[in-house]
Amino acid sequence: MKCKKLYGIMLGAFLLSGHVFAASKASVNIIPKPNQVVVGEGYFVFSNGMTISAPAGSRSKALLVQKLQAAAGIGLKDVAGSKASVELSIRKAPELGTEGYRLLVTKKEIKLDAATENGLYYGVQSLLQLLPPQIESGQKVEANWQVPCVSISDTPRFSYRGIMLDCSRHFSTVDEIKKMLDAFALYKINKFHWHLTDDQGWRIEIKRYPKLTQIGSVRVEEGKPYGGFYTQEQAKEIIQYATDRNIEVIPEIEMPGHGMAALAAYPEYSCTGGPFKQPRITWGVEDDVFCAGNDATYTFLQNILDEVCTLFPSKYVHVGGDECPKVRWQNCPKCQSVMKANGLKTEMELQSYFTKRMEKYLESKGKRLFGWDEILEGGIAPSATIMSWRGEQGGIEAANAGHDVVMTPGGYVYLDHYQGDMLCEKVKIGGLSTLQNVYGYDPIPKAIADDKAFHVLGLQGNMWQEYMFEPNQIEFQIFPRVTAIAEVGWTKKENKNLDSFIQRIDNQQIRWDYHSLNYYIPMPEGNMNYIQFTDKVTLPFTTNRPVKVVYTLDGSDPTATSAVYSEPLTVDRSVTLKLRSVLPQGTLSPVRAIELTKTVPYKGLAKVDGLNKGMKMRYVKDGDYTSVNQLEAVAQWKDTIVTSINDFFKFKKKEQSGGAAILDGYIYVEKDGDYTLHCLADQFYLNGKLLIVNDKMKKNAKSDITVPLTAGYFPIKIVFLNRQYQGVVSEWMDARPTVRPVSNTNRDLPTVVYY
Ligand code: TNX
Repeated sequence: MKCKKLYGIMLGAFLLSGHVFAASKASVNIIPKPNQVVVGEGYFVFSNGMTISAPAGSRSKALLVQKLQAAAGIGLKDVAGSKASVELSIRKAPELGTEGYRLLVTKKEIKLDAATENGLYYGVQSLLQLLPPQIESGQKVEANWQVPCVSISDTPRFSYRGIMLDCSRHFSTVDEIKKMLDAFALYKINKFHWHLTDDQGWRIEIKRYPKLTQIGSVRVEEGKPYGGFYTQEQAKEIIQYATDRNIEVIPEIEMPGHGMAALAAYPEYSCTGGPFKQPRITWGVEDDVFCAGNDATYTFLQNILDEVCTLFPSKYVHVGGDECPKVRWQNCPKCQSVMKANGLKTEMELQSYFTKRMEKYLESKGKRLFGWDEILEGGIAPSATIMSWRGEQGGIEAANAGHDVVMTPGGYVYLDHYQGDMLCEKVKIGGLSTLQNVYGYDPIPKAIADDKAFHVLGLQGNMWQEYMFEPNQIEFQIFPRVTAIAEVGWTKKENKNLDSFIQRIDNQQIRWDYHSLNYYIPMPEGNMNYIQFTDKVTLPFTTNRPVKVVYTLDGSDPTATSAVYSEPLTVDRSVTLKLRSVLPQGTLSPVRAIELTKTVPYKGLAKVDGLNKGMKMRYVKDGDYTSVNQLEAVAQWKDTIVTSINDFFKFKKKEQSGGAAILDGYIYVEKDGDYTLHCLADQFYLNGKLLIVNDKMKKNAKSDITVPLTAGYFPIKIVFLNRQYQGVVSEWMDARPTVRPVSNTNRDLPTVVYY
């Protein structure tokens, strides 16, 4: 009580001294925005030899001291008690909860109070964000090592503010994870959901079942082995590292679906008994799942959970539960007899039965079960906590039924989605979730009753890593969106403000440079990456938040001093236009290159007699063709007529690669003009000219091209290889050609083809 009073007196003196109404206030760039901030006048200036006091062994103090020493070369001396220039104290302060803090900065001293060490840690993170961004430097740099006078009292809106990393699909090293944890901690992220197993890789050492990592952690893709796993010692190292940063590590062991990596090692726990060649090398969902009718499967999984429960101190263990196809269970005598014996009417109910057994087991170990929202189907396990990913509905239902939920709806917080126009980023799974979109998310949908809202523990950004072919793409996807997740999770709804948030990002970006993070910078958006034009073309560009754009027309990569884009660019010759965004501190975005070619319009035929709807298709069903040249070796083609390229797949099993097709036909355009052509086949020809090439990845319209066409019919040819590349199969791509006026952005615009 006494302490609270002392703080009250301090704050009163701070307010009375006229700080509050000062004309020029320093800007406070803290993310997530603290819930109560009063900015005063003047600064506290750090200098060598100042004193610091803190509870014994405080890691918050250690962090502050280390940062000041490294970046500023300023050493703080330890003293005991309240005479210190910087005083960190743990006090009885129930109103601050387990994570809140109070920070008072005057010209003379800094006082930081919290009820817990975790609260102090967040106070120090806020204090570090009040310092110049150079404080994140690992080496001594010049800066004004001062903090604006401020009074902050801050507690989070939600107790769960998480990020999930999918280390199964693509592996991150221990150091890469630590680097990300360091950066998450800046933003008071407090949960790391570690997706450790999936169809494509088993990543955690289980001593009782060594084949899980010997076999389950390696897949051979395009002839090369890909893999990695964490030993239990390494997992401990990560857990400790996270704990030191107020981050709880929640492990996920996927079941009963997404288990192919484990089944490749132990096929006896599947319905069919296998054998399976290796972990799955295609993204997507595997039909072979753990057999839910075999007691030995339960024992196997429980033995695994046993080691997981011992290794991870977290109260929660995530057992997945998403996307579990039921076809094997439908045809499995064991599964069917368990259903019969337990009066389960559907396979959904069998999944529910499975989950409830796991829940009981985890309970016996003192743990609670987390699951994706599919575990609601067929009846939810009584004490389960739900992660709502297929939109918000699962979360709404679960909360209204009295279950705790964490909101992770795909449309808002999927970190594998694009952050802007897909033509300006490396290939992704798809989807769009801008920074602004993430920021606008409210984890408590209206459909959750007021008296049930407390069941929403918070939110989580999910970093699914199928398309993270290069490790630094993971950071690119997470930053800056993690800051929006952090602010949604921490800052009360009424204190959020998008404009202020966007402004505060500038300061954070400088910090990320010191952390060597590869973060997303808004790109110059607009236009295709391939453009053919007649006389001249005028190209407007935009960015999805205010940022300077520079460009060159001589083929060189733009630098910070290249020409600045200020109005639409007009080009009248064949060139490569290269554009880049530049942040205020000079950091440059990746380069966007646009190939501009001057040409005469492609002439349409006024009339072609006897046309029917569809295309002529020459095809081979089998043969492994990875490049178009290999088709020269095809001895015998078959001929047929199809309505769509997708008809090719009538000859194949689901997701089976092999074979190729060459299609001939016509498309029709009504009026002269500029048109965008789109086709996700390997090659697309118009009037005999090769206009689109999708070698490597056939995805996301990267090769769409704008061309001038005169009205009429155009012969087209499409070359299509049914191949797999980096986990992506051709079958998933809708390879139908489309032609659309340049102003129309709908690349799925139906286009009729004729033969
Ligand atoms: C669905 S979200 C999945 C993941 C994929 C993700 C890709 C969830 C519980 N399951 O297996 O990686 O989509 O966005």
